[in-house]
Amino acid sequence: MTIVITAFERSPDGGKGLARDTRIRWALEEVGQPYDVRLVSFRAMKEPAHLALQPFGQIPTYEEGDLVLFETGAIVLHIAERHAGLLPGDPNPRARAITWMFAAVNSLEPPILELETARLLEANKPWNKERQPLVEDRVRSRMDKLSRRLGDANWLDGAFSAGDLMMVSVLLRLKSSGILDEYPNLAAYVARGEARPAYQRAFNAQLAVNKPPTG
Ligand SMILES: N[C@@H](CCC(=O)N[C@@H](CS)C(=O)NCC(=O)O)C(=O)O
Repeated sequence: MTIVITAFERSPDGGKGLARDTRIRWALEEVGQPYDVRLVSFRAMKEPAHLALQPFGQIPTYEEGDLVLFETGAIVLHIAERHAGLLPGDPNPRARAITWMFAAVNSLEPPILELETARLLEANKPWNKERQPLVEDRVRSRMDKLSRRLGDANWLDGAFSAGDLMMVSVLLRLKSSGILDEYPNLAAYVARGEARPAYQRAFNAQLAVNKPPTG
């Protein structure tokens, strides 16, 4: 059954891999599943046809036959549960990998998104100068602990898993702030994720959509 995901017709990051379809593409590449992409404009995302797939009018979505999913954590978990390669077979390591997926979207992504909002959308507000350092420190508070937990390991819990895929995807959004580089082991962890052939294929596929036409 053909898998169809949605992605931005024109991604705000110009194809730097930060739009969340990249993590779905990455998961599908890791497990060797082909997929099609339906590109949606900002306007179409807020129209009834897309809202029926994604109630908040966002991308990505995932369709497989009559199954429709939204929320990247749920989509990656679905892919990882149905295809070998992203979750350990033993119940306890498997549960821990899923725990890291939740940690990525529940404990790391919220402060990182708050920082993005402060930097990109609130930079000109008169109160931003005072607020942004507070938001940065909330990110650092989580990064300190994640860095300590990872230590000098390659991945968060043994072999690479969907937990790492989600965590690396979330941490990538910190690159431009400079905060990721304050944590050499986390910067190296993200680089290891980006170096995976499956990530490279996913990145290049989303970049191709956003490349300006030549000629
Ligand atoms: N929690 C959602 C977040 C989805 C999300 O924020 N998508 C962004 C693109 S990366 C989006 O569609 N933004 C446009 C909008 O919210 O109008 C998930 O993980 O799937």
